[in-house]
Amino acid sequence: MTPVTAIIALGSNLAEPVAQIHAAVAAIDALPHTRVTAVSALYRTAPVGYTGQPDFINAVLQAETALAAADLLAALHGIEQAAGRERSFRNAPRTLDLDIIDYGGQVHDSDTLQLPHPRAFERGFVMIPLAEIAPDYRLPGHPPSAAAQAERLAAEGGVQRWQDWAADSTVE
Ligand code: PH2
Ligand code: MG
Ligand code: MG
Repeated sequence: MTPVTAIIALGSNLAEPVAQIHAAVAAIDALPHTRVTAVSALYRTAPVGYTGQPDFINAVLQAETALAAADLLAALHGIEQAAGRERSFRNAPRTLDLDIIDYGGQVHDSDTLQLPHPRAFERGFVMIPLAEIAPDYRLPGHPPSAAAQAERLAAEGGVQRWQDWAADSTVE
């Protein structure tokens, strides 16, 4: 299969989230027929949806993959499982969440996979890191560039580069 460009969002708010995200990037790069080509900085983000849980660490990566979308999804679920992901309730805290945001610009809607990710465009914790690695990227069905949408969402707050947050909170 000809490789396609995939955008994958990574999130964790349990069990050393920073280490979880770093390990997940390496695990995705190690998948068969898959190469990570860009990774955003890490962001510390306020929880969206169910708010009674710790802040998240989020990041976004771009990969070239010759895996079919269903096979990529299964492989990402395998990485989540290996990280001890438990599925208790919707938007529950998680050790690792790996979402396919875009797969070669394809539009797809089945019970198991929706492309592009139906909520990605409205989420600062996806669009702000995406704009960092691919400012001109356009999700299918959403004409504004990643950079334009990220700028709008940044105004809502709640998304901060992890390194900046860590620097701000240094106690002297
Ligand atoms: N993921 C969710 C729901 N809410 N909030 C933040 N900040 N980051 C996430 O990755 C996240 C969320 C569902 O997957
Ligand atoms: Mg998710
Ligand atoms: Mg998910």
